[in-house]
Amino acid sequence: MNLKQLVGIEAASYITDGMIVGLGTGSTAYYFIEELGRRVRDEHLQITGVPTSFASKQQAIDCQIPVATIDEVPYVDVVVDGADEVSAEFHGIKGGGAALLFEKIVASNSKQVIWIVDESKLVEHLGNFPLPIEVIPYGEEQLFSYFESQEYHPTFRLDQDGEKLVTDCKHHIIDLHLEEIRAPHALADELDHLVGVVEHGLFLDMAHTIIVGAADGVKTIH
Ligand code: ABF
Repeated sequence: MNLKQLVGIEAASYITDGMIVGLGTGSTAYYFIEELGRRVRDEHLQITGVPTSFASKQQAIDCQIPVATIDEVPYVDVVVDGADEVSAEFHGIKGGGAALLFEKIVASNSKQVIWIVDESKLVEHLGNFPLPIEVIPYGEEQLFSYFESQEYHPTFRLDQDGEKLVTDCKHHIIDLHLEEIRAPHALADELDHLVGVVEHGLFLDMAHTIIVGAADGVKTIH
């Protein structure tokens, strides 16, 4: 069993009957959803899954997990999702899987946010992982030029055909290669006020619990 499987199964063990569960996106959340599906089928676990991407919705359906949109439930009890980087202050960079918009919408409507990561994701400071910015295509070149002028070293996220990747919401992603983000709240505030930026991958003050897979086992940090 690999570290991603370990933390995915551990997180699924926290889920109980009647819960409304945010279903994360990415290769680690994949194992969480698979284990939830097993529990639904083998243990008759009664839950409603709220996906954070078309991919996690399809996987939940294939696993026979009942699904609903974020607007069909009163709230989410707990969302379990992956992350690209997690700092000592429990801040995160997410969006490597291009699902950051729905992930942040579900997380911001969740009573509890759990991130499941392997130990390689734990960092002192955020920023080594390129920061994803989801943008409206109209005006994106202007934004790109602004990011260049700020020396944020932007690149457009490309798909496997070398075209600009299109998100579930028909937006594009610009990744900022910042190396280190010393003032994440100030940067988030700047990005939040740029016209044409839909959302960014700084998830600050949102996570309650981190489940970390390491060679010596699983650690749950609150
Ligand atoms: C998702 O999990 C994304 O926000 C993030 O990019 C990804 C991390 O993926 P993985 O678990 O595959 O490393 O929530």
